[in-house]
Amino acid sequence: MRIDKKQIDQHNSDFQKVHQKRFDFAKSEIPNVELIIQKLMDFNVAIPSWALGTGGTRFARFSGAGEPGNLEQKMEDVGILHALNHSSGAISLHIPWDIPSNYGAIKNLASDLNLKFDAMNSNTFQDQKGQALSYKFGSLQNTNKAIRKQAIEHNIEVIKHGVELGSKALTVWLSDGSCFPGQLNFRKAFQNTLEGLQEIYAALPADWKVFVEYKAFEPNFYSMTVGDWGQSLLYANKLGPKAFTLVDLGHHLPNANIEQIVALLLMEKKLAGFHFNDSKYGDDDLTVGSIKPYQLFLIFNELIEGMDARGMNHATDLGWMIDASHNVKDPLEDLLQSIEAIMISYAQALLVNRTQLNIAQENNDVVAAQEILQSTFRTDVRAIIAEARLRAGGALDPIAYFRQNKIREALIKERGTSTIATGL
Ligand SMILES: [Mn+2]
Repeated sequence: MRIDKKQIDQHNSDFQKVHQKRFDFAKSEIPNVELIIQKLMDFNVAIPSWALGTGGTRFARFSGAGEPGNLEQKMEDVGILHALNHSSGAISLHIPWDIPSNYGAIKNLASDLNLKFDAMNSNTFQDQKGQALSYKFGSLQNTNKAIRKQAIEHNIEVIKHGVELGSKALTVWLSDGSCFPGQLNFRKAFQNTLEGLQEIYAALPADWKVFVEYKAFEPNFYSMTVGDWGQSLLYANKLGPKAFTLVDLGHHLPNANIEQIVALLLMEKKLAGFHFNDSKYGDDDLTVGSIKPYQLFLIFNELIEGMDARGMNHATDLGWMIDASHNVKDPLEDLLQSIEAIMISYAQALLVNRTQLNIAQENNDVVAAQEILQSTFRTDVRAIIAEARLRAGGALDPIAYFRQNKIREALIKERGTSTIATGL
């Protein structure tokens, strides 16, 4: 299904009066509003193909209805999000869940929906039907050379699919590690993994990047072979200039200072980009900004500081993606909330008075530094984000639109109640 532009215009005219009042107030409070609106309009966050269906835990999965059952429908769902907020103009595919049967048709659909193909994701964390060798004891780290070779070849196949679609990056997340002390020789596991990544790196086209994603825990209990940003950075540095470290907010141990990690990776020119979510203790779990919006703001504060220091383009020089699962919410509503949280943090980070913050830092004025950050964080920028959305052609209130126009009901009518997205 597609969003009707006339219906968006109707929605916007219904909300216009209230919005105008809020926007006029925000404009009077906030300097450089026009500049911020332009940056917000340029900023897009990719949606992963696996976030469009209801996820689950290791205990159970409670399906939603009207979920996408194939790649085309997943793309249509991202098209709905993008039509509503004009900030979700890319989809990130996962192989083998999203192997296109016809590249040309998929590319046409993407251009129809105004979507780009973000980083491609490989999968060596589970065995596929008919797969010759098992990843039970890891993929690139495996003690068995034939298993390592199978994992390398899979990643090279993922690159080939991505080349056909016009993607420019491969994200490698490895579940490799060990469940018990003594199970693994850490040094050999690292070396095997590095050699595998080197072969994958060698298969990258000239204008491609590889993102090495780390995770501190799960599914392995005792050790993870790419367990933190230090290990990922070791791989990325050894691989070369096309390799970068990917930060997934949910992949840290509790209390990790993610904003500091971001600042240093950016300084070293090794930050690939982000997988956004919010995390209580597990992985890929919660809506962005749902528990720790201040942390998200602090991360964006470091991102803007570090990107501006290097003259980088906020919209295009890093990879921005959501990586969350939705156990009890409608995935599309959840993704609209996540995008909104990201835009709020981005806008607030743009508002930080860096000259004053620098002076406070140089003078060791801890109180002033905190006041600058917190008063910015407490500024309500929602009307500015709505204005950017309005000017781009989106809906003033995407979730209200989604509910009032009964988008999920229409999807259920079209797809039925028991479709399950591939990979879930
Ligand atoms: Mn991730």
